[in-house]
Amino acid sequence: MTTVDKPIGFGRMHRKEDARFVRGRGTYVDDVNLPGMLYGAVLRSPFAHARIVSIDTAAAQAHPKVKAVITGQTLEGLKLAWMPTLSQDTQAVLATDKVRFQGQEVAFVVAEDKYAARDALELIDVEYEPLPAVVDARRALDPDAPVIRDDKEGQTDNHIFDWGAGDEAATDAVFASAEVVVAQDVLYPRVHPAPLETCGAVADFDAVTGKLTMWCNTQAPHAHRTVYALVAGLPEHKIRVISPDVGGGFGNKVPIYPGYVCAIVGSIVTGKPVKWMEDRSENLMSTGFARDYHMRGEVAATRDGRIRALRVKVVADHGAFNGTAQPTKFPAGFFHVFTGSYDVEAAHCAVTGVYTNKAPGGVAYACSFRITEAAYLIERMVDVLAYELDMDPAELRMKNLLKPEQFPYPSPTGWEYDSGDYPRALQLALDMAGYAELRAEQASRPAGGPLMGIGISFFTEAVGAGPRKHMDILGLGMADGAELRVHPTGKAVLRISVQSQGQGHETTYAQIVAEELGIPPDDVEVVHGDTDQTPFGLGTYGSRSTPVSGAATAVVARKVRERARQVASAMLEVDPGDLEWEKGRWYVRGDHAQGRSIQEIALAAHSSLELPEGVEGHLDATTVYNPPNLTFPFGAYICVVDVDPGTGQVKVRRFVAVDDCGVRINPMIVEGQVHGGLADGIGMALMELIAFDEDGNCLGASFMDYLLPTAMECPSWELGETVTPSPHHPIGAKGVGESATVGSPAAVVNAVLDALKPHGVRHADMPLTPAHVWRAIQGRPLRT
Ligand code: MCN
Ligand code: CUM
Repeated sequence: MTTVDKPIGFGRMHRKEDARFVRGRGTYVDDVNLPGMLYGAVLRSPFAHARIVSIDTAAAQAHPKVKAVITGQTLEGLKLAWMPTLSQDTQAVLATDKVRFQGQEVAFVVAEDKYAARDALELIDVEYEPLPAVVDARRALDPDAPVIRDDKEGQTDNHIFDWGAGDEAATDAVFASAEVVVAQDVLYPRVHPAPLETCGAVADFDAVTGKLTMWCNTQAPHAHRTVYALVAGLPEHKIRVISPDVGGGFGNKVPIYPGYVCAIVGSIVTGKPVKWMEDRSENLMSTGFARDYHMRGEVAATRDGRIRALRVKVVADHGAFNGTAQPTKFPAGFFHVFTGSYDVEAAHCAVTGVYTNKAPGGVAYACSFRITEAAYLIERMVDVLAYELDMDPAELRMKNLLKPEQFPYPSPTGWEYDSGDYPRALQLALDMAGYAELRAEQASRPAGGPLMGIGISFFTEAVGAGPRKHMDILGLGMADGAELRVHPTGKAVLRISVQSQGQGHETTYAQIVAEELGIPPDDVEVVHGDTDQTPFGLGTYGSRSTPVSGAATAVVARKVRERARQVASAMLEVDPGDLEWEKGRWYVRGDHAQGRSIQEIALAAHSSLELPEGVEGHLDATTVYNPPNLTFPFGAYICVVDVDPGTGQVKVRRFVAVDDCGVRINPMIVEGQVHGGLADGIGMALMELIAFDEDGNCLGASFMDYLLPTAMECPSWELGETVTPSPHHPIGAKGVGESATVGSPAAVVNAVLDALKPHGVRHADMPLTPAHVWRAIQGRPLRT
């Protein structure tokens, strides 16, 4: 039974936003209806790779309810056929020369209602000349592979980038002298964030004022506004991006999609607001997918299990356009945190990005900028090493975990981990799971019967991008603003730049203000998701909200508190230096009864009270927070599975998750975030896969094929926590929104492979579907 408090500050409390969500009173993009609004629909390519010979729109134009048909040719005239991606590539808004993945946007119809818009799509006649498709990233650089991006000058193959981190020579030297070396190909297959609400927008361009208002379920309203200003050449102050309630983002809603741009063009062309909402198949086929990382990991170790060095080579499938969204300097995101939680002498990673005839993406689905892939790789490799050394995987991890006294820890690939106590977290997880008893149960199983497996993963994340001198997206530094205004009656409004998609920001940010100022959370209104109403900042992804905007909120509240001190000193006629703070009140040192509450101070700040020289009236402040470092949350997960060797069916029996995200603002919300991420992990490990046939047809374009986990597949989670505050964060908090998605897949996969150990199976790739597990037991594992 969970308890709920009514905290003035940190603690468990119900989410304020749930009052509208549970009553069905949220306002999502599709709830926005404007007078005279028209509806857009996208015509998509049936081919993964084909030349466009001609497009005939005459019949669609003639449809009585159609107001406009837009093609790549229309956009070329407006210089809008191509748009920049968040990774300095270009992406077709509507295809002009070729289509490069199945589901790519080819034309846009604007009609009086959404049914007519869809009907008219069928009236558009496109002649295609099919081309051979590149579907497998490992084939993309073959000399005879068709060149996908022949639109780019000088692009003669499908190569995007080569990037590496760590010391290659030092790593090779350790490998050359190592007692034991193990290598393993590990695939993190393509998966999809699949938020419940698909992507969509309502664009409203007012030709008289020249103002564009864009309702759009984006995770980054301010960044989108700046990109629209650059792409469309509209002045930024004439663009207002409003992100209303968002029904899940999970990274899917970071990029700018062609549909958004088409809605804007549709509104400019027709003079009416235009709504565009994609359906489920469109979402799965064409919007930002995740992973698709082909990794070869190597571990150098001593015979008694001391890990000395790590090496990995990756082929990264970015799809047809490089539309990933990570800080500019890091084309592989933060994959180079792949040494994980272990104390190694040297490490090196090399990542090659390639184009394929698949939807663009790569960085999405609670990945913390590819830390999912990194954590999965290292945790799989540790288990492969344990398998080869015939060592217990818990013991092997304990032996190699970083020690508390090593923090702040400079990693061999250039990070500085801020704080951690790893052995404590792992020990807690082992104790909660009853590890020794589980192993005893496993050992007592008769051969040939049902299998059980115990899987461990230990992860370290780097979240909170980022120090702006190291990190930007499209040249925009990764800092975030906050504004706090306390009104005369002591009620406050906080304006922030990040965007909730279900993480409960309206509650937790109010709790931060409450903690710092003593104003009850219910008296603090959190405003976000509207560029006209909030300060500039880069938005929500990479679990950066708490590390960056949470810090900004604490800082701005402290500024207000200092202002309140000045006002209180005038009220009490004492020197500001003689005042002491307790939550919600300044009082005279040595005379506790002599004090003024924050509410009394707020009223006085707006009154005729004479304030000291240089102290302005009112009670408000602004700030921009530029984090000095990222925060490094971590955790220890243990999964127990039962496997039926006859059918290959895996049942997750138990899941123990110990998370350390520093100080918890709202433990209930943190637990909710962890629950969601653990379900994600079970989904990816056992069920989820966006597959393609050799012609590039997407085989996971509905929830009939792309399976998501439900309560049926999930056990009752067993959560534990340790608290190691971040030393550089004003309230000691670290991000947590993606921790469990990062940490859990390896625990599930390790558990299944632990169960299959008696059958001599060392590794098998996700998703471990019954067919896949069964074949692995038969010694004929599937390649995904
Ligand atoms: N929190 C806390 N104490 C901490 C850390 C966090 O109370 N020490 C609270 C925060 O205040 C916030 C929530 O937990 O209310 C998540 O915070 P944080 O870790 O900062 O993550 P973000 O708010 O930046 O959310 C982004 C993250 C990402 S990148 C993905 S992807 C993901 C995730 O959040 N998408 C989600 N969790 C999601 N949860 C929901 N319901 N929907 C999504 O789309
Ligand atoms: Cu990589 S998904 Mo989240 O960072 O929005």
